[in-house]
Amino acid sequence: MISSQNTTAYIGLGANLGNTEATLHHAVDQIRSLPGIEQLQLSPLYRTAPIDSSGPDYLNAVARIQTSLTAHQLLSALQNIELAHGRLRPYRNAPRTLDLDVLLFGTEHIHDAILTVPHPRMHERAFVLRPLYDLAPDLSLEQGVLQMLLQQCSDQAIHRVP
Ligand code: A4P
Ligand code: MG
Repeated sequence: MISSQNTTAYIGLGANLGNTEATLHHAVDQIRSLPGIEQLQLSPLYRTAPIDSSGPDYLNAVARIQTSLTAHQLLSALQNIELAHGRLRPYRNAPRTLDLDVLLFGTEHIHDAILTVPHPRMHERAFVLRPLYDLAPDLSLEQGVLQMLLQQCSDQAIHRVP
């Protein structure tokens, strides 16, 4: 079922294998062309050190969308895009060609076998908080305002791609 009302949602994008910049730009084009996505704004891209993960540095960004999809429909569409980029899942937090996470979906709280929203680890990760701050500096998470949360992870290496 596709609802007629639009929801503002935030998607986290990450990649640390292959041509990460080309992958992220291609993924953004694919998200933009999904049925039920009305608008998309992309944050700057950031080069980030892996957190709880291995392999090369990541390229990360956040996209804000307006969508008529449900959160579960959005996740399923994002997983299809991950698969189209050759995403394998050998183990949790393995290096990946493309990771697309639903960070926030309006004001919805979801916790089921498939989806947890807000994303349970986003508040402690500069690679999410910094690009999110670029898009929505006044946004607050349950854990606090973005600026304060960012200060708490100031030890995480993150550099804006020029
Ligand atoms: N799932 C539940 N909630 C969500 C959600 N809000 N968004 C389920 C997306 N998926 C969600 O995800 C495993 C399952 O989580 C999915 O089948 C879905 O039903 P996955 O993408 O297959 O596996 P993953 O990426 O290894 O797990 P996850 O939970 O996305 O990992 P994290 O915690 O997001 O960490 N360091 C840097 N610098 N940059 C990164 O981008 N990413 C990770 C991934 C670790 N370290 C990183 C980065
Ligand atoms: Mg993921």
